[in-house]
Amino acid sequence: MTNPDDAAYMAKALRLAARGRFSTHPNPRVGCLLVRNHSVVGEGWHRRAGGPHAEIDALAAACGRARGATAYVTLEPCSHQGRTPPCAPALADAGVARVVIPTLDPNPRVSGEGVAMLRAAGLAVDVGILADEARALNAGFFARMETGRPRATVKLAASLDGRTAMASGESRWITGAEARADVHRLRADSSAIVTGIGTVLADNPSLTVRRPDLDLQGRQPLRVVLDSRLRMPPDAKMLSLPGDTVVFATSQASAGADRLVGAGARVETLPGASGQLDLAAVSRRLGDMECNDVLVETGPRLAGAWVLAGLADRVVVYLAPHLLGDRARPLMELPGLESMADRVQLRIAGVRQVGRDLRIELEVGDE
Ligand code: AOF
Ligand code: ZN
Repeated sequence: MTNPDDAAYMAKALRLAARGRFSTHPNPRVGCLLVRNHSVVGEGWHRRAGGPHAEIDALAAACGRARGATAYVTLEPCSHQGRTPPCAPALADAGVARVVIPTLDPNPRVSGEGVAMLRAAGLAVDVGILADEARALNAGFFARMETGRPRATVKLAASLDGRTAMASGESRWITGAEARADVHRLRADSSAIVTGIGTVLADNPSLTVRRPDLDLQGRQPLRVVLDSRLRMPPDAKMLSLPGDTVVFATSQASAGADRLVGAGARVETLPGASGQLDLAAVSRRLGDMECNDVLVETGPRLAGAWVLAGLADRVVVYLAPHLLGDRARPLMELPGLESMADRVQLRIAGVRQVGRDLRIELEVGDE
């Protein structure tokens, strides 16, 4: 039986969960609120993998006052021994009387088991409150658990006429400082950032998060370079920066691989055809590497290929208020689009101005 305060308490638990937004990878963001007699006796959230889960953090804050309380947890409490002991028995042992959750944990090691454990221990369990909001907070984690692949966001910066660089390749700076700072937030949200060797050779990007106001708990998203023929130079800037870089190639042209490994990169071979990596294999491999959200930050060819392969879930485009003209480079190369029936359908999920630019967030697909 739900009660009228449940939604408000769950909303508060979701705000606690969001504090771990940039740091819980590969784990989900989870918050927990313990409430007894209409007063909050403990708050907790998961900060980083290997650290205490939200429930354990909240129980510690409650200092023994959890007996008879209701626990609002933004994900089904776990039943398994992972990096840390299971939460469902800990809630029962602390004397919690009722547990409210939005959804089951999509992790097959848990899904349904946590609820079963709680009920077997005599706790009341209500499932379903604010389920859409809870799924949205962990959209990448749900995608990985349900499909084996991360959620992918393609980020683009373009002029109002949809151009991303001059014909010469010159592209700095299309968007303003505020939009570029917003991109760091997208990076911080991600397990990995994917780019192509063309972008590395042209721009030598760092692909790091450089915003002290975002709490990543020391984490940097994994940098992933798609480089079928291993053209990555060992002195590429990203290889000297904090965080890991993996280079995916179609074959280990050995001298190149050794030089890159010597420079600190990891080199892996994945399937491909005619010198192009199979992007579905790339996406699956990133899922196996426990990536929940990946951000694709690259040039028009790879961005288009990612979309045409049906692997992009979202597009975030920053539109700058200037015109680069019809000789400048397009937003995406989408070979094979001949008729309106072939067009890629998107749905606008949000629009706002960021500094002097416009930020449009879109979901890929018809629904
Ligand atoms: C919870 N509360 O706060 C989180 C949960 O390796 P571990 O021990 O960190 O377990 C990771 C798994 O636990 C993760 O894949 C997900 O199924 C669940 N996350 N569960 O009860 C939490 N972060
Ligand atoms: Zn747990």
